[in-house]
Amino acid sequence: MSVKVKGVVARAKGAPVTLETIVVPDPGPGEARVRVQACGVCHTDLHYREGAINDQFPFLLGHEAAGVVESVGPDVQEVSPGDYVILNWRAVCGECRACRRGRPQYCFNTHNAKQKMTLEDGTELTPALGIGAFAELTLVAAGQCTKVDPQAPPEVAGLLGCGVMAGLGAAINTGNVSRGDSVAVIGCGGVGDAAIAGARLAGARKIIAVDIDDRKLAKAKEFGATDVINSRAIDPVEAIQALTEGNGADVVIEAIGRPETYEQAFYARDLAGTVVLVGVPDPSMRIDLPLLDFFGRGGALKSSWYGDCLPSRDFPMLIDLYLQGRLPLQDFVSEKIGIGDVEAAFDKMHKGEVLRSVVMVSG
Ligand code: PAD
Ligand code: ZN
Repeated sequence: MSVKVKGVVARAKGAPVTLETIVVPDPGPGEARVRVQACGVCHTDLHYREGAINDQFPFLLGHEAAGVVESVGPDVQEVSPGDYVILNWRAVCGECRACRRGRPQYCFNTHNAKQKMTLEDGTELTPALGIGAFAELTLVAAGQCTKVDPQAPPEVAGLLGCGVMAGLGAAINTGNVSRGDSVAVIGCGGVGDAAIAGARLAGARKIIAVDIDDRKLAKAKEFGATDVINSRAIDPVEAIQALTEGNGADVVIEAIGRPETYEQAFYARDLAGTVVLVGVPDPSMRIDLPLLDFFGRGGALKSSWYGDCLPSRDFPMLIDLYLQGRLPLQDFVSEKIGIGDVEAAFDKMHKGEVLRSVVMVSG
């Protein structure tokens, strides 16, 4: 039987989100229904609300979540009711050309639930990143559920479902930060701070944090930044070069998604260095740089979707590191809020007051 629960919906471009009754179908073949316990508020949810991702309104927001599998459809092998899981937006297909070449982290055909969740009048909802977890129950593909150690509380575990994984992976997987590297991170929200934490975990010797907000820079230090630059006050490219013997950083991670900060990242890296774009630009944005500079500086310009993570490989491992005290996931949680407080959380995110507001949905 389908179930009616409350969910946070963005009905129209730029309009405040509303708490609506949504209808969640029984899981069909290959699907799982999950009782969401906690779901972080990510900047990508705000991008959806602002119509910057696509215009398939209404959206069911929320995608950084942990919870417990409530029921599964026929033929589901991956998980069973009662399993404690983090939801992921990379349920790999195993069959596409990336998967067949042994690169499932780039899977080009990831799975989502086939059935649609709807509003009470039958209007189909588009779940953010195929998840939609600002809701008491959500319907996903079974492969979107990754089992992890239940000792990690849901407000912490859920963060690996998107932004924190994106940042950690931008450093560790995409940027391939290695022991002894110098790293600069531009934009120190939840994603940028996770990149800083990832760079520390990987053994970077210098980690330079850049932001326009001193509160964010203070927090970045807690996650492992060795130096901080307020780019409102000083030129970040010159400052990063000055901190790296005039050379630039081996890896520069852009965690905002803007042309001007991408350009800073581009020029702040050392020759043969790597730029990783993990911030999400909007469709109107363009960059215009001399092609000779692309050529002449060598190295790699990469973008990082979800930190090039493989949930089944990375989530349980990172939860283990958290439980050993080596990855301070708890420090990303600025506040725990109710399901009716998402709009207020967007406002706080906008004002730079929080790293992550986490909606405690149930239990
Ligand atoms: P956030 O809004 O919490 O953090 C952004 C940070 O950038 C804030 O600390 C700002 O102060 C800072 N900032 C803004 N403008 C500037 C500037 N001009 N110069 C320096 N600093 C500035 O967002 P977030 O950390 O949740 O997300 C960051 C981006 O990452 C955002 O675009 C989001 O959509 C994206 C993201 N990408 C993935 C992925 O897979 N690629 C996953 C999750 C989120
Ligand atoms: Zn996200």
